[in-house]
Amino acid sequence: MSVSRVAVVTGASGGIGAATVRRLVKDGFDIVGVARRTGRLEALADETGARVRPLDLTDQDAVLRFAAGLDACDVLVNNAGGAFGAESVAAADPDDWRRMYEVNVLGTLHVTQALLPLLRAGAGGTIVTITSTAASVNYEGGGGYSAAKHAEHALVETLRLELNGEPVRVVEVAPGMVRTEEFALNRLRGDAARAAAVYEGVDRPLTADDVAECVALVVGLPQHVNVDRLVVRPLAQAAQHRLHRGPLFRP
Ligand code: 8X3
Repeated sequence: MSVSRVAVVTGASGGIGAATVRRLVKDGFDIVGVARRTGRLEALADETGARVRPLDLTDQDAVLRFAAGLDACDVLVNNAGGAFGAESVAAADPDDWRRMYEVNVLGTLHVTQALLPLLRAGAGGTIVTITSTAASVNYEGGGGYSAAKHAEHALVETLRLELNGEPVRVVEVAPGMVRTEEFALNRLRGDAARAAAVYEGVDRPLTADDVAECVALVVGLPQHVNVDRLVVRPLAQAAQHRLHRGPLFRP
């Protein structure tokens, strides 16, 4: 009898996290989805059959308790994160920067540390961290987010070096423009018109499902194949500052 491999997905209540849960369920994983919002998690559990747990990743003790309740973890998808505020460095609120560091960097650190013993204990573990193209490129109004994502990238690169010699893959997926229901809205403090304008005229920004497909791809490769960093953008976005707005694909 084959036993399902266990995958923990953070930030599972929406966007890329929820899409990753749906996608990895199709590949036969026994999923544990975690996030703070219980209502959304329960709906995802009903829809997919995934196990779900409410969890605030910035609370290290809660993360350790969560990990202590797991018997196995073969794959960890560090997806939880986000951008809060789009002000210039001159005008930014330090509390926004603190929050971005807490959620994107320390949250990832907490859950990675807590689950490493299980990831090391199995036949071969995989840690996939969803960063951003902002982990390597800077842009106006993105200072705090970019700083946090650069730090998350540093965590990933360091961890890969430190785990060399062990059968645990350390993968980074760095998406560019992804249109989800919440990312731009959170960054722009709920201003729906400004959030919609981010994607205006862009023919097919990436979707959460596109990124989930990338996660399934890197996880599904043989265990000796480690994709260090997968940068994925919509075709319309040749670079951070090179975004085509207008029709792209023929009908
Ligand atoms: C989101 C991509 O371009 O808004 O991580 O930084 S971007």
